[in-house]
Amino acid sequence: MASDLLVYNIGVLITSKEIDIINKTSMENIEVLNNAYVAIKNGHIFSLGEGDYDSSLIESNTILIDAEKNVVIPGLIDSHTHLVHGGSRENEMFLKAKGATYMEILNAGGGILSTVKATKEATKEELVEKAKISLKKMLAFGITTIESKSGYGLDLETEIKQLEVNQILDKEQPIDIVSTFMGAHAIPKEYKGKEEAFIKNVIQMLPEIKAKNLAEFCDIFCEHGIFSVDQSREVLKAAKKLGFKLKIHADEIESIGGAELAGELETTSSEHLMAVSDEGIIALKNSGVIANILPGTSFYLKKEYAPVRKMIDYGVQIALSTDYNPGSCPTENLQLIMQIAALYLNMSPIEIIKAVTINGAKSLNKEKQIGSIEIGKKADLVMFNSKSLEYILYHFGINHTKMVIKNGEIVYYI
Ligand code: IZC
Ligand code: ZN
Repeated sequence: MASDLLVYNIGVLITSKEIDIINKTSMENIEVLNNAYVAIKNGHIFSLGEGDYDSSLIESNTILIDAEKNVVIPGLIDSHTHLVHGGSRENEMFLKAKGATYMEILNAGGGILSTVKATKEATKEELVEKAKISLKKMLAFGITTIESKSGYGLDLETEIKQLEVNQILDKEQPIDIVSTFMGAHAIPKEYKGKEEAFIKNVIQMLPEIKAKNLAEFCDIFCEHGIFSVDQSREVLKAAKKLGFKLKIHADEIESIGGAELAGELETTSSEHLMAVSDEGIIALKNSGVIANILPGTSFYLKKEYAPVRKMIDYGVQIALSTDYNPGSCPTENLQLIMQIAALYLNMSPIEIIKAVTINGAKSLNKEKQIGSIEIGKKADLVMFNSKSLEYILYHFGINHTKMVIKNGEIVYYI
C-alpha cells in the first residue's frame, strides 16, 4: 500500500525505539538506522527501514522528501513548561546580578507572585496570543508536544483561565499540549502564615478541575519555604484519588525529601532534582519515576547541576526539558537545553536524544503514542540541517531545524 509522505535518503535516523542490546536501564538503548527512510500514512508511521524503500510505498500522490543525508529524529517533547503566563521578569535578572536570590525575590512579593499578578490582570485572549508566539518558536526548534502547567493563578478562577488557554492553544496550533494543574506553586500573599488553609483551598479546587477535564496531571512545588513534604503528600494523594497523574517539583534548591516522596507516591516524573539525596535517587529508581532534569534553570540561576551521571549509574531514566518560565528559565529553546546537557551534565549524544524523545513521552505517560518513530505511532518528526548528531550539540545557541512534520504534515520548513 502506498504512503502519503515518504522521507528518504536519511543519513542518520534515530528512531528512539528502545532496544535491549545493552540493558534495560541504559540511557543509550535506542535504535539508530543509517541510510534510512520513513513512510507516513494517515498521520502515522506506516513503514521505515534502512536502504531503498519498496516501490509499492509510493504512488503519484505521495509527497517525496529527500533528506539529503541529514539527521532525522522523533519530534522533540518538552515535558515541563510554564508556558501560559502574563508579563515577564527581566528586572529580576539584574537584582540577581546584585546578589539577590530566587527565594529572596519571591519572599519580597516578586518572583512567582509578580507573574501571578500579571496573569490575573491578563485576559484569556491576551494569554492565548502571548503563548502562541512562544509555541511558534518551540515548533521551529523541533518541538511537537509540550506539557504546560497552571500555577500563576493560585485561585480557582485564574487557574481555570490558564488551563482553558491550554485547551484553546491545543486546538489552534500544531503542537500537542498536555495540561498540568499546579495550584500549589506558591503561597499567595493573602495566605501568608495560613499555609494549611491554602493547602485545603487547593485540594478543594481539584474536583472542579477534574470535572471540567482541564488537566491530566497535578504538580506541586515541594521546597523548603514553599510546600513541605507533608503538605505535598496531602495534595498529591488527594489528586491521585481523583484520577490525576502526578508530578512533583522536588529538591530544586534544598534536599528535603521530595524525590523520596515521588518514589513513595509513584509519581510519573519528578522535576529538577539539583539537590537530590542518594536515598532520593534510589527511591526514583525503585519506583520507575522519570527524573525530569531542567539544566537551563541551573545555567540561568548559576546553580549546581543535577547529578545526572550518578542517577544514570543508579539506573534512573532521565528526561530533559526547558522549564520555560518567566523567572528561572526564560527560553523556548530545547536545543540549547540539549547542548547544556552535553556540556555540563556529561550526557552522551544518544542519551540526550533519548531524554527529549521517548523519555519525554514517558514523563507525560504518552509513550504508546509518541516519542519514537515506530509503526503505528504519530508521525511527529524533526529533520536537522546536519549530517551528524554531534554537530547539533556542538554548534550551540542556534536553531538546527530544517523541517518539522507533525501528524504527518509538514508544519515547518526552512
Ligand atoms: O515562575 O519562577 N521554579 N517555579 C518553580 C518556577 C521555577 C517558575 C517561576
Ligand atoms: Zn517548573
